Formats: sequence, C-alpha cells, structure tokens
Amino acid sequence: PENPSLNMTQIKVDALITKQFLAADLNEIRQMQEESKRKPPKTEIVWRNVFLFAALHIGALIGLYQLVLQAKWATVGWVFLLHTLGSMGVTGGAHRLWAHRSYKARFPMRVFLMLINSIAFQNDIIEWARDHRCHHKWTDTDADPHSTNRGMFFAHMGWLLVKKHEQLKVQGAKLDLSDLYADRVLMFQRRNYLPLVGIFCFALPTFIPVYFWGESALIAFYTAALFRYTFTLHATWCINSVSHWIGWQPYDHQASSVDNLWTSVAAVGEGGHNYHHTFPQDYRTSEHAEFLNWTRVLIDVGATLGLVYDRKTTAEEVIERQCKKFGCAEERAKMLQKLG
Ligand code: ST9
Ligand code: ZN
Ligand code: ZN
Repeated sequence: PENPSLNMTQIKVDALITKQFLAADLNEIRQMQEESKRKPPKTEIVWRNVFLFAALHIGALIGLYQLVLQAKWATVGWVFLLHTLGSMGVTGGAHRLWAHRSYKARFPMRVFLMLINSIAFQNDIIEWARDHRCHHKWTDTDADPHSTNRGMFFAHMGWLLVKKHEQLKVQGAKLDLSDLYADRVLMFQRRNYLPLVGIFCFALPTFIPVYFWGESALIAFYTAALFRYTFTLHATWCINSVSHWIGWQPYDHQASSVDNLWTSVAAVGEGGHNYHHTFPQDYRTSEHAEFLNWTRVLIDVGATLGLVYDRKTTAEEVIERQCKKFGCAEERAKMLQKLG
C-alpha cells in the first residue's frame, strides 16, 4: 500500500517564520494589543442583525422543544448529520483549506466542500477566510474581527451585531487574497450565495424529512433548519470565545488561545486552538486523536480517494522546540494523555 506520508509535507522551520499569509511583526502586534486596551473602541450597534439573530434564536428554541418532544427519530439523526456536514464545510473547507491552505484539494472535493459549507451559512468562504486571516495575523488587536480584548460576548457573537472596527478594514485591505479570488469554486459560491444558502441551509433540510419519512413541515423547518443552524453557529463561535479562554496552553503561554476538549467535540475537531494558533499551517489543527478530530478523518479519506494532496504537518522537532521556548513540554504530555 502507498505510504500516506508520501504526499504529506513536513514543515521543519519554526512556526513563527513559516506562517504563510500570517507572518506579522510580533512587536507591532504587542503595540496594537496595548493600543486597543488603552482606547476601548466605540460600539455601533447594527439593529437589523440584533433583530434577525433574536428571531433566529426564538425559532431555534421552538425547534429544540420539538426536537426533544415531537420530532421523529429520523429527524433527530438528520439534524445531527446536517450539523456534522455543515461544520465540516466550515472546518475542512473555509478554515483548513481556504483560509490556511494547509492542504490542497482537487476540483470535485472543492465543489463538495463549498456545497456543504453552504449548509452552515456563515458568510461566503472568501469573506470568512478574509476575516479569519485577520484573526490569526492580528489576534486580540482592533484588526482582529472577534478580539477577546472586547470581552467574551463580543468574541462569541457580539462582533456580528456591530459595525467592524476601522483598523480591521485598513489592515485587512493589506492581505493578499488573490488565491481566493482565483478559485472558480469560490467565485461561483460568492455570485450565487443567497440561492445556495436558501437551498442548502433552509429548503433541503426542511424538504427531505417531509418527503422521505413524513415529518411535519413545521417540525422539519424549526428543528433541521432553525435549531440546527443556530447550534452550528454557537459551536463555531465557541472557538472564538471558549477556545480563547478556558483550557490547556502547552504550545504557547503568551497567546489567548487554548486546547479545549468540549469545543473539539462540538466543532468536529477544531478545539486544539492553542496548537492551531501556533502552527496554523498544519492541516490537523491539533495533536488530538481521530475521535476529537473528525475533520482530519474527512481530509484523510479525501487523500485516500486521490482528491486531496499535499497535507501539511509540523515536524516533531519543531513542536518540541516551540514548547520548550514558549509553552511547556510536560503540559503537552499531560494533555495528550488525558484527551488523547
Ligand atoms: C458567522 C461567521 O457566524 C462565523 C465565523 C466564525 C469564525 C471562527 C473562527 C475560528 C474558528 C476556526 C475553526 C472553525 C470552526 C468551525 C466549527 C463548526 C462547528 N478585511 O462586513 P461589512 C471592509 S456569519 C478587509 O459590511 P460593516 C470591506 O471593504 C453568520 N476589509 O462591515 C467590506 O466591503 P466588501 C451569518 C474588510 O458595515 C466593507 O468593509 N452572517 C474586512 O462594519 C464592509 O464590510 C451574518 O450574520 C476585513 N476582514 O458590518 C452577517 N471586513 O465585503 C453578519 C470588512 O464588499 N455580518 N471589510 O469587500 C454583517 O452583517 C456585517 O459584516 C457587520 C459589519 C454588521 C458585522
Ligand atoms: Zn482563534
Ligand atoms: Zn485558523
């Protein structure tokens, strides 16, 4: 059998040097962080979003009630499947492939990822990846769209309810996004975004339970569309709040990011956030085992099928050097023993 490591690229230089797209001057970042602490930014609420999210959450609560008490078992499974697929479109697609370029994917795989990404309705992938590159490059400054400097509610979802900071727009404009604009799959998604999310986030999730197992249309809509969409949003947002707050920091004690078991479970493998901020080019985004990283399993299956290649990992010597200099080797060993 073919050696799977053959189409992997091992990164052997220190992470801070190789962060493609992301390399920022550390002193400049410290200065920007201090500045954002000194001058708390003014908050300009976008009421349209406040009302839309409030309505969505009321719908989601009705959906949760129906899911627990009224829905058919097949609908419960359907909700779980849609959350998993939509999340993988975010983690495997928008995040690991497009924002970070941590592996390469052939056309059919990119189309698949773009379609399941549309289930999650989290802005089109180009916009998602632009914000995310800003988050990594200028973490916890005013140029970070969901900076934890502005509190955990802001980092979680508050940032989607207010105008963006001017610094984010100024700094973000300096990013090179040409790789994203050059991908015709992403341009297709951008041009057809509303019909795509209409179909994949709302219409199909409602229609399939009605057509195939006779679920009531209202129950299907509230559970598989509204509740499931809201649940996936919160699982994603937890990476910005909980995963910058409570957990392990074996790789970098200075960062706000942490490795957290629960966010790994809810976000199909994205909870190894201290590792990920330290080695953002690594397609695994953590050192945790497969059961805490289903997105890695998806990418590896893609590689077995010949649809994925050039998966980037980090060499052990680099991880060790990093832990010794900026983190803690004992904490790493203890965490991996506990979480697997
Ligand atoms: C959602 C996204 O929920 C969630 C992302 C989470 C990210 C998580 C990251 C960490 C996790 C990683 C692991 C994944 C885990 C997944 C787990 C799965 C379970 N750079 O935005 P506008 C400029 S979406 C440069 O209108 P406002 C640009 O010129 C939910 N420039 O700003 C832009 O024009 P254009 C559904 C930038 O007016 C112009 O500003 N979606 C940048 O301040 C205007 O942009 C929503 O709810 C930048 N980064 O409004 C929509 N940004 O775009 C919510 C902006 O033409 N959004 N510019 O180039 C909005 O309504 C608005 O964006 C706003 C700000 C009100 C928040
Ligand atoms: Zn982060
Ligand atoms: Zn990332």
